[in-house]
Amino acid sequence: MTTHHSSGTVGGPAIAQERRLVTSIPGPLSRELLARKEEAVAAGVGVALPVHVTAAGGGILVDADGNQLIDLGSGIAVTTVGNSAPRVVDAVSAQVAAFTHTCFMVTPYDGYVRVAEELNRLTPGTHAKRTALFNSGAEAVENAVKIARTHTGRQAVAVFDHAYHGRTNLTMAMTSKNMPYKHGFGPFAPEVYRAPVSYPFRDSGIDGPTAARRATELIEKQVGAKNLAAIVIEPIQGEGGFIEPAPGFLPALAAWCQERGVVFVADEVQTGFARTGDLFAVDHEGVVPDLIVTAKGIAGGLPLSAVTGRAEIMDAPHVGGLGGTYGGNPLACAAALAVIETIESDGLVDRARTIGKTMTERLTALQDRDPRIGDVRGRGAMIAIELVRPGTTEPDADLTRRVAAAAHAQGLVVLSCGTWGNVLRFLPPLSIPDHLLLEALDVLDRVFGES
Ligand code: PLZ
Repeated sequence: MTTHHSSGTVGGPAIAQERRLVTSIPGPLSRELLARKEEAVAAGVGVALPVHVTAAGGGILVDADGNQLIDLGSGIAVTTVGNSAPRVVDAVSAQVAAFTHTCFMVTPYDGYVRVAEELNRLTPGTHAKRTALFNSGAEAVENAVKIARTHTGRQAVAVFDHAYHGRTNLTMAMTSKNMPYKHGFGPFAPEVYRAPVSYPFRDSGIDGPTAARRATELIEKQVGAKNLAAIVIEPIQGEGGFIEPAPGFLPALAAWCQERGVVFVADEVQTGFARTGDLFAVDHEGVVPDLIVTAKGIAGGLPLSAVTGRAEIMDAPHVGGLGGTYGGNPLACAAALAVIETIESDGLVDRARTIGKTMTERLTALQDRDPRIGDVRGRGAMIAIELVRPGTTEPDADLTRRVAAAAHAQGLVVLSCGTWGNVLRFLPPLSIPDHLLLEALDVLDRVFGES
C-alpha cells in the first residue's frame, strides 16, 4: 500500500515537494492576473494571496512564475487528501467520460446512493440514518434547518457567538460576524437566536458544562425550548478563530437538546473528514449529533455537501421537498468516494494527529519565546495561534496581518481568521510530507522573529 504523504511526488502532476522562490511574491505573471481579475471580477470577491496558481499537489502550490509555495490552507480545509489526489483524479476522469449529469431528482445513479451509504456508515451513531446531498456548506446548513423545522414543527434556531455557517440569507443570519459577511446585505432571516459559546482563552475558569448551562438558560429565557427546532454548532469554530470549547460543553448541549426534542446539528463543514484527527470532530467526546452537516474535505475540491442524520428526522420533509439541480452531481460523488477510500486506506485520521502533534509542539515552543502568541489551540491538522498584546487578551490584528504578509512573501500560504482578525490558522493538506511541514514551521519561527 502506498502512503502518499511520504512519497516525493504526489498529486496529478508530479510536483517536487520543495518550496522554491524564483520571483518576489506575487511575481509578474501573478500581478498580471490580479490586474485582469480587478477588471473582470466583482470587487466583492476578495483574494487572500494573489498568486496565479497553475498546479498543486502534496503540500505545494505552483504559480505561473515558477514559484512553489507551501500550502497551509488547503483552500480553506478542502483539499484534505491533497490537491489532485491520485484516486480522485482517476475516479473523476472515469466519471466525466461516462456521464456528467442527469440530475438525481430526474434519473438517479449509483454514485449518489453510494455516497449516502458511506456517510450513513461513517458518521457517529449506529441508529438508522439517511443522507441528502447538496453543493455548498451553506446550502447544506440551510437544508438541515429545513429538515429540523419540518420534523419538530418549530421554527427557532439557536446558534453561537463567533459562529460561521455561510453567506446565503439564512446562513448569514446564523453567522455572527458583520464584516465582511453581513454588512449591508440584510434584512436577514428571522427566528435565529445567538447564545454564548465556550471560549476557554477568553472565559477561563468557566468549565464546559457551566458554559453550556449559560447558553441553554439564555435560550430557555429568550426563546423557549418548545419553540426551538434546532441548535446548530461547529464542534470547533472555524472562521470564528478555531475555538475549541471546554471539555463537556458539547455533550451537555447535546443532552439538553435530547431531553427537549430539539434537533442537535453539528456543522462539520470545516472540521469533518479526518481534519481534526478524528473522522469527525464530535467523535473526540463521543457526541452523537441528530444531524451532521459535511462539505469541504468530503470531495477533494469538487463541490459537494451533505446532511446526514436520524432517519425519522431526515424523512420528515415531504417527497420533493429537498433537492436542487446539481446536488450530488456525479463528478462530485465520484470524488467523494475516492476521498473516503483514500482516508481509510492511507490512514489519514492518524496522519492528521501526527501533523497536529508536530504543529502544536513547535508552536507551543514558539509561544514560550514570544508572548504575543496568547494561545495555541485546535486539534489534528486544524491548529491556530491567537495573537494578542503580551500579557493580555487584547487582540492584535495588526501583527496578524504583518505575520501573514511576511509568511506569504516567504512562500508560505497561511490564512487568518477570528472575530477580531487576530488568529493565524494552519490547515495543511494531509498529503504534506514531513520535511515541508517542518520547513513551514521554520519559516514561521523566522517570520515571528522579524515581525
Ligand atoms: N460552515 C463551519 O467553515 C465555510 C468560508 C470562506 P460554503 N468556511 C469558509 C468564505 O469566506 O466564504 C463554512 C464553514 C462552516 C459552513 C460553511 C459554508 O460553506 O461551502 O462556503 O458555503
